Amino acid sequence: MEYTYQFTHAIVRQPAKSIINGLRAADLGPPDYAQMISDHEDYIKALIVAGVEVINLTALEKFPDGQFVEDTALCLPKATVLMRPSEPSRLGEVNEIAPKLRKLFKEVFEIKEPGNVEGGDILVTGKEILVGRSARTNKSGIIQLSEIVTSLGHVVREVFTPPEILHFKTDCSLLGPNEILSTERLYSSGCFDGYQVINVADGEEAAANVIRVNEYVIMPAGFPETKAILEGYGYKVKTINNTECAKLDGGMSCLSLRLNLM
Ligand code: CIR
Repeated sequence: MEYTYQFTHAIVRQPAKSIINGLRAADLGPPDYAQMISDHEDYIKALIVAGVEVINLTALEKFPDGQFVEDTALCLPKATVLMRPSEPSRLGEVNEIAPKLRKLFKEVFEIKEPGNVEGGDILVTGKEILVGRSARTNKSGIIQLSEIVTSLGHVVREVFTPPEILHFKTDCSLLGPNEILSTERLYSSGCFDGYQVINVADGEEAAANVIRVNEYVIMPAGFPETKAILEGYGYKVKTINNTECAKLDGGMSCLSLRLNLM
């Protein structure tokens, strides 16, 4: 199913200066805002090179983590599902992006209380939608999401996000309908049985969060072995500096919502 990596549009949001107050699991120092803006520009350019129209939303100072738009919605070809982030500081981000999504999609669904799902825990493959239960995504959220997407003809399989990582997709990405990039620790949990899996190089676990957009794989810079592995498989790779977003546990997928509006 091509919509899993073929996209016509991407929604991004400019980083807010309040990002210094963004959520993070470990204190790796404050992000450098100027560097983050420059990385964000490179990210947008890479998306354009990959062939999508980029919708760039304005920064939200009220929501420090607002640039991580992936967590606010799941965009399928014919419908979108508004997520319900579990962190109180992020809940309001959904209302900020919802009007834009309502203009783009005829069918809009919502995860409701007491459900929590964040887009970072969802991996859409060619045959199913994997949803990782995590500190951010709960049982009620997964049940609701499953009911919604089943009505749209998709199948949900619940998987577990390893406790040491933020989101399921922190450790994996889709490369093709049946091809997955993963860390060894996630791969060995068996959740990708039946898929063709490429593992990131040892010590390059932070390279597992990439995005496949049309003919390109957009990945964080600084992981030469994994880049070489992907190129060895014939993928066209583009790298983006991610040092600043990484301080906030953010990676390539969190920075956009990829849409197929054909
Ligand atoms: C957070 O903790 O929610 C943000 N600092 C990072 C969100 C990253 N999102 C993602 O991986 N989808």
